[in-house]
Amino acid sequence: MITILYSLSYINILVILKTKFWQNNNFNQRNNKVDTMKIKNNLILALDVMSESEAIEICDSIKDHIDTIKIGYPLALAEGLEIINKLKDQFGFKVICDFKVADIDATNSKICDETFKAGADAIICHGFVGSDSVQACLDMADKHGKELFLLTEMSHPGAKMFLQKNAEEIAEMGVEMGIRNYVAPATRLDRLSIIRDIVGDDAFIISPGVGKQGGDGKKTLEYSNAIIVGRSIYEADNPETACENLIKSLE
Ligand code: 2OM
Repeated sequence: MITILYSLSYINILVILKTKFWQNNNFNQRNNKVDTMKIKNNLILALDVMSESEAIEICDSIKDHIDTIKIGYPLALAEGLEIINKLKDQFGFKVICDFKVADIDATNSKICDETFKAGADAIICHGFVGSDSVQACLDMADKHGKELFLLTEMSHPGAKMFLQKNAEEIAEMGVEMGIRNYVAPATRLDRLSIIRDIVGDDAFIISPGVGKQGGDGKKTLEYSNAIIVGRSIYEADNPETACENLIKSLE
């Protein structure tokens, strides 16, 4: 009995913490569901730079325009997972970790656990590995009160070789599993539109491929909730101006 009461109060604390967290981070919640994930200017910075100093310099220049950044293997391998909390503490960003988790369920759990413990607000996993592997990521996200993004189809040309053939089924799997957040390509709007139709208007889609990969930001936002942009901002002579111009082009 005491164990059951103890478990119930633990679950309650987790639910309260999760609700508070997303409210504090401008994520609106109703009936315990994330309705709209608010991302400033619908723009996520892909921070694929190779050092902490470069990361801080870029973040400092764009901090008035962007509140959500994506950290992937380049920066995490160069600087360690500590970089997540360093940037969150200094700039108050929300951080999506793009670790494209794609292993067996047991290993996926460990990868997600460590990433959330390091401060990530969300993690991206691959869908082609199947529902058991994705469920492990979803369970760990729930345990930490954090979010999971399911990658359906990638944005690069090579995605047409294997991934595109299964992207619709991956998206359908996500819907069946109750996943609300997806990654889908800005480089192929016909594909993005199909994925939007599958996941529905309530789902939250973020799209990489704008700028250097050829995608158009404004057109992408007709289907997507936010765009992910890296090199067009952090490789620009003036990242802040690049950021401002990009935001203007989205109007
Ligand atoms: O950067 C685009 C960013 O999005 C990089 O961090 C890529 O690794 C990432 N990305 C894709 N396509 C995908 C998945 C993946 P830039 O580009 O399909 O603007 O410099 O091209 C992702 O976001 O999950």
